[in-house]
Amino acid sequence: MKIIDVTVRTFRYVSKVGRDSEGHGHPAPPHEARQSLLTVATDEGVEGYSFGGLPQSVLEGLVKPLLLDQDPFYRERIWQALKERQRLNLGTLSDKILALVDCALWDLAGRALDQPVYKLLGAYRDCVPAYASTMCGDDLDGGLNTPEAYAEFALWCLERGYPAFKLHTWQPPIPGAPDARRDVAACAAVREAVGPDVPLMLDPYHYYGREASLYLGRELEKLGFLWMEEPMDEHSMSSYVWLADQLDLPICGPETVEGKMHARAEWITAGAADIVRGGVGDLGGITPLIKVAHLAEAFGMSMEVHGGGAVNLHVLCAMGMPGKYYERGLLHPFVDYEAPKPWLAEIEDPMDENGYVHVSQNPGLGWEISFDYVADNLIAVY
Ligand code: LLH
Ligand code: MG
Repeated sequence: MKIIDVTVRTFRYVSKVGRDSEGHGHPAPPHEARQSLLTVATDEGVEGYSFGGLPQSVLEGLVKPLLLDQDPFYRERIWQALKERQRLNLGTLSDKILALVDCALWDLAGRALDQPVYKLLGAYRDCVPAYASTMCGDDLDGGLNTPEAYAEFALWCLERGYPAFKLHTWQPPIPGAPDARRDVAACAAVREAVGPDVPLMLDPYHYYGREASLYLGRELEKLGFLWMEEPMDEHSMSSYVWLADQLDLPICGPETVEGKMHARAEWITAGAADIVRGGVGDLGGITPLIKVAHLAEAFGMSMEVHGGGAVNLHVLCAMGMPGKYYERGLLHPFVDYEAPKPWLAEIEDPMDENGYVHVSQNPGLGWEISFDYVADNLIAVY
């Protein structure tokens, strides 16, 4: 089998989530937004897909030349070749683009072999408990604007079936943010509302200094939190060693720092985190995320996967030392998370009333894509 084409189709849809000036998502009035579909086509008619865009110049100048005429089953070789090309193209060939290509190749393999990807990876389980992961705090009445609002929303999430709850608290440009004391007040309000036994996590502002992070950690210890993630810029690994050394509260990371499995190996050996973190988009695909899962396992550490979506779910279902939770969200009282995306037949992460998210048994990554929807809303194709 050979790859004969790689294309991107960009299409419009109506979104009810907007981005603030710092890039964080919040509820918004319905507005036009864009999505892209990457397709890898083969000479045998089998195709693989993934969602996300890349500029035409990168597709034609870097990605296509490496993929055309290759056997799509040589995922490792293709991923290594793309990774090597990053050295001289750091500004253009991002890990997100590596992830897009890698996911489409895994999807293609699954479709070609008529198996879901988590079974190709080596299945461990078919469903994973979810935690409710909130959007960042806001200043909307009835939204996530006060500690009490988080507490109310946590109760709603427990009622829906979520066994655990993670707060993303207030970040700039929300007035008054960041404020570590207000973050603690929200965490305390949620703990008070849900009682002592519900696992809780915090993901606060990502640029606190050492003192604020230590304060947060010590308060969360008193509140019996399960972990804290990314309170500081992850480029300063020594700040995390400093923090983790002083806390019993597990620190989960790194989430966004560059460096793929190499950065995770450094964090593990330095003692900068207690729980390893990474998601498909952060690391550059399923291929490197599985390497990190094995790395964590080899060090006897658990790994918590960052972000939701079908791709992360397939990896979670194939991890031998399982991450405890699937990150479901980002959730908000005003947003209907259960509505399927208009270009997909079904929601990617259906959750039952006991809080378990079930992986699709369809071949590949499981997406039933409405190509009619894509065609009817097409903006660009290249
Ligand atoms: O800053 C944000 O908008 C969120 O923290 C976001 O990055 C979220 O994906 C996350 O960190 N989840 O764990
Ligand atoms: Mg996070």
